[in-house]
Amino acid sequence: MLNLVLFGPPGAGKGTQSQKLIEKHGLIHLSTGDLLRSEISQGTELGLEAKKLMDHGALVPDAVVIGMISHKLDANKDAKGFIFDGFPRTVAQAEALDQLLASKNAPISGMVALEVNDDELEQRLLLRGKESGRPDDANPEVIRKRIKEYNDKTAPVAGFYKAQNKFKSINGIGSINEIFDAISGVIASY
Ligand code: B4P
Repeated sequence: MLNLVLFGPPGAGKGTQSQKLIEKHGLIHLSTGDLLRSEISQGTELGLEAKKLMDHGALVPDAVVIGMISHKLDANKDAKGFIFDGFPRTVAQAEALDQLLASKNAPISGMVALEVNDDELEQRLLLRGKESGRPDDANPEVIRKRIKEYNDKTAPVAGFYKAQNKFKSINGIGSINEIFDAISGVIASY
């Protein structure tokens, strides 16, 4: 079973690369950002609470996203594997994910981190904001808050996987296909 964590700051290309990886490997894509946006568009209570935090660039509470992931793992028992995109985003989420996967005897194969500098991230997200109307991509101040949240709370998750010898970092700047080839090279080494 291939269980891949795609890691990187907001706008690093996790969602973009996930789409190509699920086509090639037939994996289930678990994006906590997409799951939260789906709750928002359905107007659920969870979505209404999450929207307040997301619109300001803050992370949603761990218990909420861990519950969503647990539910999706249970709903896809026969999957060939999973791509975790935007999850785990805190060390508490990483610990919870290890526990969930241990009970299924299907540990994380590895984490691939996409390295992109802050200026490039801001440009990509502002462009997506213009094209998609995503509220958290529209305002430079909110984008900077998301990058700060990443540096404060998410970056330490890399250490969690380094300690398990499961961490690989690649350059996230270049064409989408070049980056995909680099990720594919890492997967081939598992
Ligand atoms: P997410 O939906 O995970 O969004 P993201 O980090 O902004 O995007 P991603 O890195 O996937 O960007 P993409 O590939 O699309 O999170 C949104 C919010 O949800 C968070 O701020 C938080 O509030 C909440 N949340 C989600 N998960 C959570 C969790 N686990 N815990 C707590 N809160 C959580 O790429 C961005 C843009 O770059 C695209 O327009 C793309 O076209 C472009 N791009 C991609 N690759 C490129 C390349 N090689 N060159 C040029 N442009 C490129």
